Amino acid sequence: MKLIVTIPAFNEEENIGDVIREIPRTLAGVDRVEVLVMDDGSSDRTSEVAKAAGADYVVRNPKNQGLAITFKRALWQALKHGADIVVNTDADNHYDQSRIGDLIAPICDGSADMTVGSRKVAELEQMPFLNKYLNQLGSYVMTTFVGMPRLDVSTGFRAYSREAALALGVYSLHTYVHTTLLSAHDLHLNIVEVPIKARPVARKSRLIKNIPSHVWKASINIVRNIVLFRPLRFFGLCATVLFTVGAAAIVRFLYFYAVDGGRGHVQSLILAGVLIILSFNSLMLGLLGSSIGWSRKISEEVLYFIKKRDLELHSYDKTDSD
Ligand SMILES: Nc1nc2c(ncn2[C@@H]2O[C@H](COP(=O)(O)OP(=O)(O)OP(=O)(O)O)[C@@H](O)[C@H]2O)c(=O)[nH]1
Ligand SMILES: [Mg+2]
Repeated sequence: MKLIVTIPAFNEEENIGDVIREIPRTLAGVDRVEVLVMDDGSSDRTSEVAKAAGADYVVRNPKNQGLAITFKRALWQALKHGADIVVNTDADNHYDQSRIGDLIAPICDGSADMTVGSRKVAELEQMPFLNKYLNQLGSYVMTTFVGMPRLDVSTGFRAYSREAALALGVYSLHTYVHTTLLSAHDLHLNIVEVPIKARPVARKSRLIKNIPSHVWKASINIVRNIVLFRPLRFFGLCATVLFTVGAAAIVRFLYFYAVDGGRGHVQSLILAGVLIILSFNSLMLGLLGSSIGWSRKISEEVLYFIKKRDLELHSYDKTDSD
C-alpha cells in the first residue's frame, strides 16, 4: 500500500519545509509514504526548499495556473506514481500532518472512499470574522441544497482512495474544495469526516486577495456547482418562486375584477403573465440541465476508464512530470 501526500503550493518557501518534515514517513497499514509538491509557478524558492526538505517529487507549473488546476494535476501525478491513497494538504502549515494516520484509517479499513479533515471553522483563530461566517453560510447553503451532511466544505486536508482519485471531477477554476466534495457526493462515494484541529496561520492568504473579491468568487463558485450538480432542484426552486408570485398577481387581479371590474389593475395581469412564462422557462432550463448532467456522467465514466487503462498500460517513473 503506497500513500502519496500531495501539496499544491504557491510562494510557500517560508512554510513548506516544516510541512514536509512533519509528514510521518511510517504509518500503520502503509508500506511507503511519498511526498509530491506541485509548485504552481512560484516566484520564490518553494521548489528548492521542498526538495531540500525531502519531497520525493517536485513538479513545477511554468506559470501560475490556480489551485484547482494544480490540484487536478497533483491527483493525476500521484496516481501515475502508483498511489493507493492520496492525501492532500496545504503548504501553509495550517494542518497538523501527524493526523494523516487518522485521516487515512477509514480508507485503509475500507469504510470510506474519501475522508475530510473537518475543522471547527467557528473556532478558528486568525480567520477574519467576515470570512469565517461567510464560509459557514456557504457551507450551509451548499450542503443543504445538494442534500449532503454538514461538514467543513472548505478544508484542504483530505484523503482519497485510488478509485476516488480516478473518478473525481474537478470543474471549477478558483478552488477545488467545493467541486470535489459535490462530485464525490454525486458519485455516491462514501465520505467520512475526521475531526481535526487546525493551526493559526500568520501569513496572508494566497487564495484570498481581499474579502469582497473572495465573496464574489466563492458565491459564483457555489452557485455554479449547485447548478452543475442539482440543476432541476435549482431551476425548479426558481420556477416555483416565479410561479407563486405570478399566481398571487392573478389572484390580486381577480379580486379587483370582482370588486370593481379590474380597471387600473391590468398591470397585475401583465406581470403575472411575464412571471408565469419565466417560471415555465426556468423549469425547462432545469430539465435541460438535468439531461446535460446525464451526459456529463457518461463523459466522466469514459474519462475514468481511459485514465484507468492509461495507468494499467504505462509504468511511469520518478522523472515523469506530465
Ligand atoms: N497551486 C496553487 N496553490 C495555491 C494557489 N493559491 C494558494 N495555493 C495553495 O493552496 C493552499 C491554500 O491556500 P491558502 O493561502 O492557505 O488559503 P486560505 O485562505 O488560508 O484558505 P484555507 O487554508 O483553506 O483556510 C496553500 O497550500 C497554498 O499554497 C495558487 O494559485 N496555486
Ligand atoms: Mg490556509
